[in-house]
This record gives sequence, C-alpha cells and structure tokens, in this order.
Amino acid sequence: MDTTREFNFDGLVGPSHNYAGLSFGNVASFSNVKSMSNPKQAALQGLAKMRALAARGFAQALLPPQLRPDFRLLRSIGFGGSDADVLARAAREAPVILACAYSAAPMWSANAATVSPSADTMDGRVHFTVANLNSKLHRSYEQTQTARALRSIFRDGTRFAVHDALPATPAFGDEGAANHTRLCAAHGAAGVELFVYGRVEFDAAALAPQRFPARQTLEASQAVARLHGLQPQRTVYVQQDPAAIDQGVFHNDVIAVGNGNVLLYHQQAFLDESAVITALQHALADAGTELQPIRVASSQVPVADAVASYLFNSQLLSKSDGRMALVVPQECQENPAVARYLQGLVASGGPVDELISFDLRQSMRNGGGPACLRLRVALSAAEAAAMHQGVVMTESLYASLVAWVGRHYRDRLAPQDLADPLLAIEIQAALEELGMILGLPELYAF
Ligand code: SUG
Repeated sequence: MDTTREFNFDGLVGPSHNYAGLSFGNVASFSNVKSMSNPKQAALQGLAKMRALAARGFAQALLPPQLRPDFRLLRSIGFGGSDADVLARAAREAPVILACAYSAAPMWSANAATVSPSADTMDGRVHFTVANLNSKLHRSYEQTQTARALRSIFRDGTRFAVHDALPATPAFGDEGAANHTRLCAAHGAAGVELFVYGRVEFDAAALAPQRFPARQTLEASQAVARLHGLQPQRTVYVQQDPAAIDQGVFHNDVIAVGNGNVLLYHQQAFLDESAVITALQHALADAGTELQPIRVASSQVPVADAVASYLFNSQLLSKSDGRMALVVPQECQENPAVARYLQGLVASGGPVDELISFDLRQSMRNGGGPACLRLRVALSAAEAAAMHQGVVMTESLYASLVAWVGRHYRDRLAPQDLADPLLAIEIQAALEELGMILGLPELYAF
C-alpha cells in the first residue's frame, strides 16, 4: 500500500517581516516599498492557512524563521564593534543593506530547497538541495540557516540527504522548488521532475529576459538533478518564456502549478509550449500515467492579471476522494477575469472541484502567495515518522504559536524601525523561545 503523503512545509513568518523593496523584477515587492508592514498579522495569516489545511487532513508542517538581523552579513562587509554599533552604522551608511540583513524572506519556503522524494532518486533517499538564491543579496545568505534547519528536521542520514547550496556564482543561480514541479501517478510512485529555468549561462544564443533578471539557470537545475540521482528519462528541463519574466513572472510558480498528473499552466508560461507538453507526455508515460494539462489562455487571463492575482501561485492538493482542491489567495476572487476563470474551472467536471481561499495579504504585498509559502516534501509513512515531529502542525502547536506571536510580534514595522536596536533584542528572545516550542533550540544558539 502506498503510504506516501505530500507534506507542505510552510515558512513561519518571522518577526522582522517588512516591505523593503528588495526584489527587482517582483512587481509587488517593488510597488510596496517602504510601506508599513504588520508582522503579527502576517504570521497569523500564515498560521491560519497551515491550521485550516491541517484540519482538512492535509499533511502540514512548518519551517522555522531565521535569526535576524544577520550580523555575520553585516560584519563581513565591514560594520564592526558591538551589535548596537553595527546596527547604528549600517542604518546610517547602508540602510538598504541593513534591510537585507533583517529580511524575513525565508518565509517563502518554496525557495528554501529543491526536493526529490525517495521514489525518484537513485539511492532511495529523500534529497534536498538548499537553494543559493544568488540573485538577491537579501536571500543569498538564507542558505546557511536553511541547511541547518533542514538537517535538524531531516536528521536520519539513511533516509535523507541534505546537499549544500550550489556554488554562489551567476552560472548556478538556483531558487529551489519555485522552479521545480513533480508530476506523478501517485505521491509514492516514481515521478517526473520538471525543472524550469530562466536563462542559460553557457549558451550565448539562448534567449533571456531584457528587463528583469532570470533567477534560475539551466546549469543549476541540471546540477540539482545530478545531485539527487534522478532518472534522465523522467527529468525534463524547459525554459520559461523570457517575455513573461519581463512582465513580472520572476519564478515559474507565478505562472504554473502541478500536482499528480495535472499541470495547470498559462499559455505564456514556457518558451515552447508544445515541446514542453510533448516532453512531459513522454516522461509521464515512463512514469505510468498520462499528463492532464489545464491550459489557461491569455484571452481568459492576461499575464498581468495572473501576476496581480497570483492565480498560479496556488497549491493544488490531492483530496482523499481523488479530486483536487486549489488553494488560492483572496486576490483571485477580487480579480474579475480570474474569478470568472476559477468559477468555470471548478464547474468543468475536471480534476479540480474545489477552491480554498486565504487572506495572505501581508505576504502577497511582497510577492508571496500560497505556493511561495510552502515547500513540498513527499514522505512515506516511515520517512514521516523519522523526521523531527515538533514542526508538524497540530491544533496544540497552532495554539502555542498564536500565543507566542501575540507575546513577541510587533503590529507595525516600517523600514526605518530596523535601526532600532531593541528590535534585534526582541527577535533574539522570541526565536529562542520558539526553538523551545518546536524542540529545535539548536537553531537559534549561535
Ligand atoms: O524572492 N520577495 C520574495 C518573494 C518570493 C516568492 N517566492 C516564490 N514565488 N516562490 C522574492 O522576491 C521581497 C522582500 C522585500 O522587498 O522586502 C521578497 O524577497
């Protein structure tokens, strides 16, 4: 019997959530720069999503926030003295870099790593490659604490392999699972791993976006597939449409989402749509199933509406009755073209028969929807039992975390507040307590 379930590990929003406009190419991040954030509300919105999905019977866990500010980053670029000196001087001389050191971006755990379940890998272990997130300073240093967290949660080396991030150089720009989709007959069956890249470093003739950066390279995707020991006939590499990147589609998960044998995608997601579908059909035949593509035409939902509503940054979840639910941000209901499309989708008699909508406004204003907030890890029952249990979402963990957020999080944070030395002290105290709640004190003891 197949005991494998897909766990969604949502990034718990950290206490320094703010709008610093750090992500050029991410329209929401750029347009909300310097507005006031509400870290408390952001964390509660994320927790409400986790709780609701866990209550529905979906396997739900979390990845803890990272310690901020990252003094290592600030000290490595010449800010010295006491912690208070470092913060005061960075605030004066380099406020944007201070914002980078304070970023709560690890909440978007889709970018934490790429994950291959044991059914796909040569050595039968679950493989993780931590993403280097090279393309943005504020995300490029997440990898150290991400690797530490994954190794604490997935400790058993006979079942799990956590690879360090790829070399930190433009050739290996890697954004983790945001550009990776697994399609399969069932979560526990050997699947097809689809890697979507934005550019190719070592091919001068390859197309690339003109306006906004392509964050993922083909070379990085190939390296991850090699590290994980994937089967070539079930591994597909395709290029994202550079024109879509130039319209704000900074990751593939802003324009396509897959689950089981279903791929919901926009007509402008890929550079060569028909070649992508053919390649997936072949690969899925090798995995013993048939692709069920759901194509959204530009005439139904223009790319601009997909970006504004985050229709594709949704979670497509398998239900026990064999149908699928689509977890969407509330913005989808507020966009007339998207709301109309979704109504038709659930009424179509196709695989998706339910919409679950969440208010994730705090995260959305930085360009992070439901899919950005979660890392998918398919685990057999034995693997699930072998991971650290303190991060699995339950009613009692939910209650403890809501109370913890209430005790420690601010409800207003503007970028200039990052200069306040008390904030660093507050965050340290909050996270030390969180380490105890989750049974992972080692994450914050350094
Ligand atoms: O990397 N935003 C994130 C959003 C990540 C979304 N993830 C996926 N699509 N999987 C990013 O651009 C904004 C931070 C700021 O501006 O303060 C930010 O990092």
